[in-house]
Amino acid sequence: MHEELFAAMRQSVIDGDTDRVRQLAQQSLDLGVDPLDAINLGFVRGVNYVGEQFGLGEMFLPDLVMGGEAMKAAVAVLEPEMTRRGSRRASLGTVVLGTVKGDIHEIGKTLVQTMLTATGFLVHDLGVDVPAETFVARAREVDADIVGLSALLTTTMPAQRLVVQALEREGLRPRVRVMVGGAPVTREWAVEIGADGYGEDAMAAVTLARTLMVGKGAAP
Ligand code: B1M
Repeated sequence: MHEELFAAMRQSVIDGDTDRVRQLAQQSLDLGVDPLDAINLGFVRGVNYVGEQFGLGEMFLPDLVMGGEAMKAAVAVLEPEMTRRGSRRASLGTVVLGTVKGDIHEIGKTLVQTMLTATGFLVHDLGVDVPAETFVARAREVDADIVGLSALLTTTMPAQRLVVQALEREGLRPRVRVMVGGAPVTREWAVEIGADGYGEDAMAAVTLARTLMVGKGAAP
């Protein structure tokens, strides 16, 4: 079902055609397609292709930039419906979220933010290129239950460890859980750096955040 639409979505991101992206995103909403399906089965396939071709040297930085912008345009159209569909209820917990220092990839992190918010978490999104001290300061300020760290580059993954260490140094670790994610991040990496869990995608991040809250004594 909707295979043609998903294929067109994929292609629109590869083409970096933001007008077409917006049009297809709106079309999917009009057809009642789940916005997460539109993202995962359509648009993300396009941005993944661009990333693969960039890695192979077949596409170049402008392609990556245009693919990223196109992807952002898709999320902007779909986000209100994702939020509307979320089972919003009393706050499930407070999350401080951001992409770590040195890393400006924002799309996956923003999807995680949208899904957590839609589920009922109170999310403080610190944006991208966030230093460890800023995560710590905000976690203290808002009495965070969870700190979520996104990293898309193998070179910035170590910055996730720095945040775990900074939280430990500042004495916040006993009450603050840490979850990590991003394309190069793995469960093994989460264990290695002393994080409490790893989310493969935005839905997994929500499941993980709920589980971490149960670990803190919240009702499931
Ligand atoms: Co960049 N980039 N990029 N890029 N980029 C990658 C990551 C890369 C794999 C492409 C490649 O070479 N094949 C490669 C990294 C290689 C590596 O380290 N192994 C790369 C590179 C090299 C670079 C630059 C260094 C390029 C250069 O300048 N020479 C540069 C670095 C800039 C910097 O950060 N300092 C760079 C720049 C950019 C753009 C700015 C052009 C653009 C980002 C635009 C933006 O965000 N506004 C961009 C893009 C678009 C990509 C790719 C193509 C797509 C990323 C994306 O948005 N995916 C990417 C290739 C790829 O990943 N396929 C690539 C869609 C998004 C929905 O998925 O972000 O994985 P993702 O998020 C998922 C999950 O990972 C998870 O849930 C999300 C939703 O399902 N998740 C979490 C994410 N965070 C989570 C946190 C959680 C839990 C789950 O808990 C807290």
